[in-house]
Amino acid sequence: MVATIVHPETSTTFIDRFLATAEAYQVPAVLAFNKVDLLITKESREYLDELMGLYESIGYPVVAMSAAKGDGADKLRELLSGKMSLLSGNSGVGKSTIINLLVPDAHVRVGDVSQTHHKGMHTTTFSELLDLPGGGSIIDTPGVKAFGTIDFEKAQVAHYFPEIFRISDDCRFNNCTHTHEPGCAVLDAVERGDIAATRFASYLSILDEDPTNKYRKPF
Ligand SMILES: Nc1nc2c(ncn2[C@@H]2O[C@H](COP(=O)(O)OP(=O)(O)OP(=O)(O)O)[C@@H](O)[C@H]2O)c(=O)[nH]1
Ligand SMILES: [Mg+2]
Ligand SMILES: [Zn+2]
Repeated sequence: MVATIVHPETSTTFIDRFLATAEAYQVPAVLAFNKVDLLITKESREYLDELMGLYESIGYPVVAMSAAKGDGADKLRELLSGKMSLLSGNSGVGKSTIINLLVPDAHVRVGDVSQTHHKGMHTTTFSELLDLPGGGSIIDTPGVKAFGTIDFEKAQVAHYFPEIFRISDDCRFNNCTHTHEPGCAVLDAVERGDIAATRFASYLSILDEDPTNKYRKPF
């Protein structure tokens, strides 16, 4: 998954829904934070470090990169080498720019990000599979606006958040939904800060989703 802190900003809800879906389908996920060259304030760099630390602590490989400058490309190449991978993320985060960096003769089209709304232009309109020079292949895909969590059983959602699932062993009730139950180890961990508030909010957002209305909310 390609995410950005700025221009455009990827929401943590979007990241978490994407990762939960990858867990549901047992697809190993890697998080690439692109456009780090645009992080000029101390606050934004600290936020990047915080997010990278969070997802790494959960168990996801993370890469900070600048596709524009080539930074982080070696680490990403290493992670994708010999495998078939798909790049996904919001429009304008730089998926196609990363493809052009990893596959020099790809020449896929790259689009602008609006300066006023910080939104991509949905430049890539179809998925394309390309061979990686070092072995393996990579698929460029169109930017995703929202992420519906179709087909999720409510009781299964916690299984798709590895750090929530690990702690849920200690809940008093084995059918605990981690929303209101006494003796809930997950709620205690959120309270202590051992589970990130943003991750827990994403978990709740999936639980709260109206199953007849899957693609409504723009996360
Ligand atoms: N500053 C900076 N700009 C970047 C970087 N990577 C990509 N961009 C720019 O971001 C804009 C969007 O890049 P694309 O590669 O087209 O983004 P995309 O994710 O493929 O977008 P869609 O195809 O619409 O989903 C372009 O203007 C790129 O030049 C980066 O690391 N730093
Ligand atoms: Mg693209
Ligand atoms: Zn619980």
